[in-house]
Amino acid sequence: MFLTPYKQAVEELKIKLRGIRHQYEQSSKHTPIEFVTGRVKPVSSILDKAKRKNVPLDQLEEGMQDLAGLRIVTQFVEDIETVVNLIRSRKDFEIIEERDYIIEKKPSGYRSYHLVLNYPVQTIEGEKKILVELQVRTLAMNFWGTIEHSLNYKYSGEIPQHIKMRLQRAAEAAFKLDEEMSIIRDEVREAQEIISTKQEQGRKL
Ligand code: 0O2
Repeated sequence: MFLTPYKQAVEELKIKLRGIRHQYEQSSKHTPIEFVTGRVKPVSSILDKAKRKNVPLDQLEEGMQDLAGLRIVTQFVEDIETVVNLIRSRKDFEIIEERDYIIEKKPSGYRSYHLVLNYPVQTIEGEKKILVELQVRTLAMNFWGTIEHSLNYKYSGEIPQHIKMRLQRAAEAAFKLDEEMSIIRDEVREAQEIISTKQEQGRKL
């Protein structure tokens, strides 16, 4: 099955990216990573997208950059830059493209930072480099994106106008929430550090 190396890449990258979170947890620093998820695109979605984007089925591996998808979710917008810089400094893959849908949101209202990685997977036939899409977004961006994605699925991409309008308003509210949280970021971070120090002390008792 041609998706096998993609499954392996997703599993490996989930462990590696969650490792960054664990390392921050061991330090007293605020962790820029709230959680990490990953998936291999389901075959039905691959076929739908191939049709939608006119990608020939024998060119899926080059023509579809998100067969393997990872997502890093952060608390604050500022954490996104920290995460992206960490990703840029790694030596275990190459970044071949970056798309900033935060500075320039999509017409739908979608915001997220996308990176396309060229990730080497070790297979029994030797090394195989595959494309992986990494999305970095805040909790608020993720909430909006997940809801909009479900509605798009429900309405096969043709969301009724009145719901689209509500989604635009919700996107503005999510943007405002990110802004408000950024303003009280230092307060929140201090509170989180106090909580994690207490938990650490509790573990030692
Ligand atoms: P799924 O089900 O998440 O796998 P495009 O040309 O914009 O259609 P492209 O060129 O594949 O898409 O690249 P892009 O836009 O950088 O990344 C595609 C993925 O980003 C999507 O995958 C979604 O996960 C997410 N995304 C992009 N735009 C939107 C949007 O408007 N709303 C939501 N909810 N997610 C979006 P898939 O294959 O569409 O779907």
